[in-house]
Amino acid sequence: MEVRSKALFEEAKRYIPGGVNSPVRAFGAVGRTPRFIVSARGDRIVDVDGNEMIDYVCSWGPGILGHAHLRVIEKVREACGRGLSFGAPTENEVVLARMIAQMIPSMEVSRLVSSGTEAVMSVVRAARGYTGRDKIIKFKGCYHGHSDGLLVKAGSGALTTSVPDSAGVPADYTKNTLVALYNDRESVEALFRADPEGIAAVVIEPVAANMGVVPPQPGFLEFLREITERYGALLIFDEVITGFRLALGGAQEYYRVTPDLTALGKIVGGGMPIGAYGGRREIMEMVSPIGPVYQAGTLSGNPVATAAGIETLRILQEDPGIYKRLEDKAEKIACAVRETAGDTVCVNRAGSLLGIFFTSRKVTDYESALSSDTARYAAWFSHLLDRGIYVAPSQFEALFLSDAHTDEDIENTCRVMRAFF
Ligand code: HOZ
Repeated sequence: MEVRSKALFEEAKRYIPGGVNSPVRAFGAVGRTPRFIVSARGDRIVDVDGNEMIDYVCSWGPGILGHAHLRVIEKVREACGRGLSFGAPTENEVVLARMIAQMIPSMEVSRLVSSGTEAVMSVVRAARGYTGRDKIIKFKGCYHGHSDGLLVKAGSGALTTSVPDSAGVPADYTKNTLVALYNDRESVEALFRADPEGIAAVVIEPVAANMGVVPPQPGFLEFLREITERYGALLIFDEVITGFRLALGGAQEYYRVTPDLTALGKIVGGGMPIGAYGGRREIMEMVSPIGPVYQAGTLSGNPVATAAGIETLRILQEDPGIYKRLEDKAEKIACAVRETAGDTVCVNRAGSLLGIFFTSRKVTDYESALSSDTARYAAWFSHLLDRGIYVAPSQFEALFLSDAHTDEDIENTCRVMRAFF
């Protein structure tokens, strides 16, 4: 039943572009009405019509502990009682930056911002400031938020709507953004050969998770580490999705490749609006107020967001066994789909990130991701939604697991997924 969601969506369209505040939420790629959510707890999410669904979106990643974890909520309550925003330093910012440095040692020094978009935009600026070079390399199908210079051949909503490049971005803003192919060394080599001293940084999602989930092929991240060093460029990992999710130390710990700079997003605030970027001291000391790279924000290091982030990271630190549990659950779902669908689908898994592509091709990059039958994805999505299972409303996003997903709910999910094929 979607009566109230339908009514709200119609009303929303009068006041909000497309009725939503972020495009994929409009459910346009799956031809359904978006569910308007009223609450969530554990692995369940509830909409305005009272539909309770097992949630595999998990707020696009940060819900790693499940929704409304009691310890996190208590810390948020306490923080709210002390005031919502000060625009001045707080002890929580120090605590969180220290925790980040302990868990992700390459982030020796970090700056808190308000979103993943802001983190990547700022980290690229720091890289340019440090190297004195203008160009960056990104990968086709990798999404780094919606800042002008990075919205080139992007994934996520920009892919879903078949508009990989956005209107409103002057060509001059993107002329220094070079595009290579994910998992393709030669495309990177060629760009460096063409301009050996002009490239400031290579920026990559170490696991691409905005064109569906596409893991790096063995040796690819190591290759990027080596080639950036060879040409005096920096390596930036956009760990907005993989940070604290693949491992406590993110993808850089999971794949044992250390970047110069890292961007983090929502998960570092346990789901509150936050982002962070950081790296070696000498690079980060280029950032204002000690360096010439300007970046600022009233909501940066917000006291409520940092309270949620600290408690979330603390729980992860106390219980590192969570990562094995998450992988086991994701593998169970992956197996159920593979066993039933055979080679009509390609299931990619990296830790607790799952990408289920409706194609018989092996998905290793943007082109192969696009070979997926999006109409079949939409039919699968509807089959699941109508049976109380909420997955990403687009082929080109990831499915996320949380520690709150119960064995029973995983079993139910597998049963419903098997029944589709
Ligand atoms: N396209 C975003 C995730 N990759 C979705 C953001 C949202 O709608 O919340």
